[in-house]
Amino acid sequence: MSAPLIGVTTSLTVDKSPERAYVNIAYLRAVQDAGGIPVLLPPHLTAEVQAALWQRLDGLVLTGGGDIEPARFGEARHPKTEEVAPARDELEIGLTHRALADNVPLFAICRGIQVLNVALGGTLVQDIPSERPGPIAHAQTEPRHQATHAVKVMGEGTRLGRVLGRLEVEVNSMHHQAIKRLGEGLREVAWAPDGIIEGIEMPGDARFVLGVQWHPEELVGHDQAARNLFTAIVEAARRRPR
Ligand SMILES: [Mn+2]
Repeated sequence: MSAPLIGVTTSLTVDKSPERAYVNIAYLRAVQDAGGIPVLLPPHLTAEVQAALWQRLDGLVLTGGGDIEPARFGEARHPKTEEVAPARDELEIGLTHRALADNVPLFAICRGIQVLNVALGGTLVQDIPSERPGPIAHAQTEPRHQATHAVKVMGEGTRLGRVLGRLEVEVNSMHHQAIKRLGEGLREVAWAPDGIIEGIEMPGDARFVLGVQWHPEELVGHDQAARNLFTAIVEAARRRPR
């Protein structure tokens, strides 16, 4: 079979001209190096184009970016909530539901794990430093490829543990929000030492639905566990029955 097509969502400019849809190249490299063909999925496609494009995709990667509109999870906006792009929320929450309905493998990164959670009715901590202050700087100032905190992974029958190949990883951290209440059908499977949720999945082997709060696309150059995540989504996409 030919290489699977992996949809990769894009960021959007907020209050800037000209309007742009864009994505960090690290995601595209990581998908390609794992054997997939990345296909950018910007908002503002017509419903027809979006549906036609979706028919051809074998897998979906939800990428990092700005914050989700808090009204999406029934909360007022926190002063620190920033870079809200409602069109992007709309697209990504819609794509999440499509992926779940069509059993398309889904890998959610950083903002993506939050989108997955909110799409299934979960809520978010809107600002970790003010709502869950602790010793760990989840918005690191170190370079993006540098790991700055540990993550512990649940060992018992988790996809994340299987894919990573270990139950303790060192990760980078570029988020100021986190999962608060878990969405329906999701299971938390990884945590930072301060208890912040760093990994979620849908239990069972049937569907590949996996999210991490860190940025493995920035770690693939030196971290086998990060490469394993991209290999896993691409292979799941390749095997998907059509
Ligand atoms: Mn973190």
